[in-house]
Amino acid sequence: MAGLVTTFGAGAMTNSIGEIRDVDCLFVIGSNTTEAHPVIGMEMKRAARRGATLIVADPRKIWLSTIADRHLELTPGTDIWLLNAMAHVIIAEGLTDDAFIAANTENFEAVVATVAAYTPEQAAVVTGVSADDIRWAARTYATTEKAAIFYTLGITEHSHGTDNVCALANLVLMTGHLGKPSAGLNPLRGQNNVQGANDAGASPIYFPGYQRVDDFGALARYEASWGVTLDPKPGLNLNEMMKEMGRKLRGLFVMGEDIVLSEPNVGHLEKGLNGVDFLVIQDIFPNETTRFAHVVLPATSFAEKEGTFTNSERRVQRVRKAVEPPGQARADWSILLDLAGKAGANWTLESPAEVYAEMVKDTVRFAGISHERIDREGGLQWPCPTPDHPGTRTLHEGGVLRGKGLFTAIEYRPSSELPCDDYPFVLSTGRTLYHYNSATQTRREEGLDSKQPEAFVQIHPRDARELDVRSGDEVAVSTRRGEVRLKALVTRQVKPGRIWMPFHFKEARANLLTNDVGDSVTGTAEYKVCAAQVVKVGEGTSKFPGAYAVE
Ligand SMILES: Nc1nc2c(c(=O)[nH]1)N[C@H]1C(S)=C(S)[C@@H](COP(=O)(O)OP(=O)(O)OC[C@H]3O[C@@H](n4cnc5c(=O)[nH]c(N)nc54)[C@H](O)[C@@H]3O)O[C@H]1N2
Ligand SMILES: Nc1nc2c(c(=O)[nH]1)N[C@H]1C(S)=C(S)[C@@H](COP(=O)(O)OP(=O)(O)OC[C@H]3O[C@@H](n4cnc5c(=O)[nH]c(N)nc54)[C@H](O)[C@@H]3O)O[C@H]1N2
Ligand SMILES: [Mo]
Repeated sequence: MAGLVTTFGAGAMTNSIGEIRDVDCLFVIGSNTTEAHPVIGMEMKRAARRGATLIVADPRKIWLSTIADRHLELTPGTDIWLLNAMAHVIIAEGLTDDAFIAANTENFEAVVATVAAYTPEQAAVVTGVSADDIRWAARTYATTEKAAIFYTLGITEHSHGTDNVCALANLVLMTGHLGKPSAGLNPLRGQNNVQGANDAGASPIYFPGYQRVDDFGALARYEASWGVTLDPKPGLNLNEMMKEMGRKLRGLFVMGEDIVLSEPNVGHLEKGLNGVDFLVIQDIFPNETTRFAHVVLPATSFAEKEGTFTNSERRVQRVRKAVEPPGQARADWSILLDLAGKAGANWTLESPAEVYAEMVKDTVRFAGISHERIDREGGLQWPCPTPDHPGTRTLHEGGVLRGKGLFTAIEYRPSSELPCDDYPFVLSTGRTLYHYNSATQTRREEGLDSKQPEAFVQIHPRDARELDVRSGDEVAVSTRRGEVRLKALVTRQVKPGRIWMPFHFKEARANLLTNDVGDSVTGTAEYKVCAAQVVKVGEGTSKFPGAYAVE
């Protein structure tokens, strides 16, 4: 989001899901789309089967790479080399959209100067992707009219995640693939309402609608509207909060997150949690973090409440109550309202529709959206500034929202922890089709749990031979931060020297291992690269349930 706000002026998918089927060149980078976004993955497969060119840039084999025209199997963390070399080729071969650059962008010269040194031949050495593949990908992307980029965590969960997004934005701007149907730069959002949470200002730096808290115009507007004095200093981001746990941070309110499973370097985090004076958890289930809580407030699930969810394509949709909540569970908003009341605020909101109206009233981009309108017309895509505005399918159509699209010169910085003699493997982590994040929900569901009841770590056959490990054997995976024991799955899905595991399992927490270094701008953790060691600790049976691989 930070990268997109800086370069384009809006932190969201530029285009819409319905446009994917008409894309002629799909560049999917760092996104395991068929497992993590199956509906969008289906649209991509539909486009590929119609004849669109599919380019996948991912260190692992994934289902999409098996149907891709080419799979750029790059070394983890080397995306800047790949993307700058693609920019190098596009500029050197005169494939830029000069009219678009002149009319809609600024700072192009800085990128021209920087990428000059990123030759495809040198990039091949660093990334492991051949110079021929880099040239082909650059030419295909630049010369296809309807060319769209899709990315997720393989791009963002790095200490240089914001750099990666800016390097992608450079490619989009120099080829003019922006503000047109079936093109653009499209981050696929993770949770059903993470877009809505960001839009609403659930962030240490923004009011609703990405208005910065240190922008004095916005600050004055909200002080007048809310009738309170506000602090113009941005708050701590998630990464900084976790590091201050039990130190500067003495009390904590955690709502809808299982931080003891999902935050990096959790061994360290647990020590901090033991030191806080007061921890409140508001959740729909007990989870790993509730073990540390002083108070647990039971909330209702999506099926038990009214409200809106904003999906990845900026579409605000209604969610409606289908079943009554159990026991003492109450809607999140209503618990928060009571807490505000106890803290001395006098909020008079009486329904989710009123909460929504309050949220949009000082936010031009959403001001035309209301529950009543969605009930009548169906979901609406922002920007939607007035009640008679139809909503916006494609962003930046009449010009870049920022005014001028900003080119940023990006230099490669290696991942913060690289393999060494003691920790010779690159460990990467992520998700699988069957489980959802901390798996507090999916592991309670018998169908899903029976599909994948236990953790595993993927290892290449060559490494497995050296370690004397077969599929099903128990191994200990360790990093500078911790150790977990789990079953090995020997597969060519990963390349030699690399191992991969899901973070869903509390019995083998990937996040005891991961590095809590944060992106320099956003603090997003480097979940995708750290240095690890593997040793065999026990014999197993060759077949075990739930382990699967794409080869
Ligand atoms: N079934 C299921 N679906 C989910 C979730 C879930 O837990 N389960 N979680 C949801 C959430 S919150 C999110 S954020 C999304 C995430 O969706 P994704 O980002 O697609 O999920 P990840 O498994 O983290 O995988 C990212 C991909 O990046 C690749 N990758 C790793 N390192 C690099 C690198 O250095 N460069 C490049 N180019 N690629 C790299 C990995 O091999 C992987 O294929 O999924 C959402 N959907
Ligand atoms: N190693 C590693 N770690 C990762 C990642 C990775 O790729 N690798 N990915 C990261 C990413 S992208 C994400 S998004 C995080 C996700 O991590 P989390 O946000 O911690 O995980 P979730 O399972 O999405 O949700 C957490 C809690 O929300 C509760 N919940 C569900 N619905 C509601 C509701 O309506 N109200 C309330 N109050 N609670 C509810 C669930 O019961 C659960 O306990 O993990 C991050 N951690
Ligand atoms: Mo996520």
